[in-house]
Amino acid sequence: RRFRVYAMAAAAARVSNGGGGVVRFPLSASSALVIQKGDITKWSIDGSTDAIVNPANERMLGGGGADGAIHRAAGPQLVEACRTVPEVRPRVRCPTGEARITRNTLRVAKENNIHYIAFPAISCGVYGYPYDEAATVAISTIKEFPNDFKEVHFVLFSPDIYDIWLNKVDELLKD
Ligand code: AR6
Repeated sequence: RRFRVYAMAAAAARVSNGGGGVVRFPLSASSALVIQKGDITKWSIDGSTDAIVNPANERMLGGGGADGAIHRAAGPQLVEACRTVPEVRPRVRCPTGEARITRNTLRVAKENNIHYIAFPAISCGVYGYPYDEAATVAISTIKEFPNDFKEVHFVLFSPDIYDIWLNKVDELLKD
C-alpha cells in the first residue's frame, strides 16, 4: 500500500480507535466529509491516490503519538523523505501556525491531485489543544476552503473525540 504523508506542525483535528463508526456528510454533489473511528496508519481508499496528514512537529523528523505511529508504519523511507524538506530556519521545516498550516496542507494536497485525504485530531494529544475548539477549526476549515476532494476523512482514535467531531459536524454543516 502506498500513501503520501504531509506533515503539519500544530493545528486542529483529533482522532481515535474504537472500530466501525463511519458517518458520511455531503459537502457538495461531488464531495463528502467522513468521520470515522480508527487508526490513521491503517486508512486507505483502494485504488485511489490518497494522503494522510501527520500531526508532526516543526522539525518533521518523527515523534510520539500519531507521528510516531505513522513513522513506524511507513518505515525509514519517511524520515528520509522528511529530511529532504528544506529548513526555513535551523531545525524548522514546518513552522507552527494553526490556521495557516491547516490551509497549507489542503493546498499541497490539491496541487498534488489528491482526491482522498485523512486527518487525525491534530494537536489534541501531546499538544493538548482543547477538543471542542480543535473540532471547530478542523471542520470549519474543510467547509470554508475551496477544494476538489472526493472525500475528506477524519480518522479519530478515541471514542470521546469521535463523538465531539460528530456533534461539531452536525452543528457546522447542518445548513
Ligand atoms: N491514528 C489516529 N489517531 C491517532 C493515532 C493513530 N494511529 N495515534 C494517536 N492518535 P498527537 P499532537 C490521536 O499527540 O497533539 C508528536 O510527538 C491521538 O489520540 O499524535 O498534534 C509530534 O512529533 C490524538 O487524539 O499529536 C509532535 O511533537 C491525536 O491523534 C506532537 O506529538 C493527536 O495527538 C504533536 O502533538
